[in-house]
Amino acid sequence: MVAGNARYVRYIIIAVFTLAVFYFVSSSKYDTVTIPSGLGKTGQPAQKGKTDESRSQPQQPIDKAKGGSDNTVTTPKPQKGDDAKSPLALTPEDPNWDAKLVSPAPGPRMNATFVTLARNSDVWDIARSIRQVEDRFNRRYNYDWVFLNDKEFDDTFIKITTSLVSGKTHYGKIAEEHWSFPEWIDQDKAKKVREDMAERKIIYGDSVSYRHMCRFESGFFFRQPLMMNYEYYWRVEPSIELYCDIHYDPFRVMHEGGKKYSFVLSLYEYAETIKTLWDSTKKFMKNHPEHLAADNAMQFLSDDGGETYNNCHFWSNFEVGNLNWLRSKAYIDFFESLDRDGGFFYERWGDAPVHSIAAGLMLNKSEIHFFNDIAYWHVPFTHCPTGEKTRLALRCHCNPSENFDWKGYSCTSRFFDVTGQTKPAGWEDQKD
Ligand SMILES: Nc1nc2c(ncn2[C@@H]2O[C@H](COP(=O)(O)OP(=O)(O)O)[C@@H](O)[C@H]2O)c(=O)[nH]1
Ligand SMILES: [Mg+2]
Repeated sequence: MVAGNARYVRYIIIAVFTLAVFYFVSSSKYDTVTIPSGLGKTGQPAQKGKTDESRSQPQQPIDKAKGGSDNTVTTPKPQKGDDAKSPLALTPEDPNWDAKLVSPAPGPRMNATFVTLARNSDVWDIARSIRQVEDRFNRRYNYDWVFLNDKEFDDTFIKITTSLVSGKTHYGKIAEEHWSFPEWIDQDKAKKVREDMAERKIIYGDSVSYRHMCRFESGFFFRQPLMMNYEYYWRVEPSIELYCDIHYDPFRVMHEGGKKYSFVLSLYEYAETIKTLWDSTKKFMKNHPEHLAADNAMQFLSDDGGETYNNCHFWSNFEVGNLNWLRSKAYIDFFESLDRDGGFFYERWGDAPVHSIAAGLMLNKSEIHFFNDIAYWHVPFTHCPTGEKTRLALRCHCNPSENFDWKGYSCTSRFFDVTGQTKPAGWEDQKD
């Protein structure tokens, strides 16, 4: 009897011990990346080579957790402890600075994606861009990449880009109504404008597709079904260069700093292409004063309090921005008002001045960010960070003498003045 009891006690002890071991193993946490729930990746890093099945028309929204009830999408709050363990470190002096660029990068992920509009023929040029973005940044973050095209993407494009992106890739064909003439456009008038611009040798002046592209980037990319579940985007074009390591997550800088729009290069627009854009903008401001931000950056856009446009704009081939802002009533009202006026076709309005005017008028100054650390080239301009210390710390390979920021044709100096920011040491040596 006593021997029998001892056996039962032994069984109980073994069972308790087994349960304790099981509990310990299942609840232990590795000190690596924590992907917030609700990003639709089932908590796993993106699987290499996985593409979205919904590449053919019509695009389907990616099955991700939906955001707020007012059609905005949010980045889930980081899980407890994430921020404390991995606070953003922006300079080598910050204690948490990621000097070794470990992979995968610690810290939370934002609800964000890269986005590229491209033709199948752009495949090798976008391959170059992707390789730079991955090597300098995304290999440690594995953010998704959305590719959009007015035609069906071919197998080569999908195969090459999927092999290069470390996150998940999605391919979407743009709906006809987002890449065509609206019915109120007078085709003959538009044609005459193209012929006239061709004669005057205005760049892209005779191109129909370029105009569709500019209208699409102004009013539709951010509401494509594949984009609807993301909160932030980073636009990448074919044949760009990134010259420095990116040690922190720019999406996180946007999120934690309350930023809605960002840039690396700014300049003056070719006035002949936007002759009546400011008249249309003034009409919009009169009709919708409620959309103007209290502390807006009008002084960046105008030297006479809004009477005329000085043609300053952020160069939109690079953008990191908030999609909820572009999907807001304010922005959509602005785009629709411009679209009705017809200047995408009767002139050759670019998406860069359109985005910039919107940001300058409808955002507070503090919501627009200049990324000095992201060194960038798109033909023919270079942004190379000012300050040798920064360039060495970020292992940059750009030639500082090619930095456009402080040259006479750049508007970046004006941006610093308007927003009351101190220009980086050494900026004066780089003036013309
Ligand atoms: N799918 C598609 N993409 C286009 C077309 N035209 C331009 N793009 C893309 O739109 C972006 C801007 O065009 P780009 O030729 O670089 O213009 P630029 O930077 O103003 O000289 C790039 O990402 C191009 O790949 C087009 O007709 N179809
Ligand atoms: Mg380009």
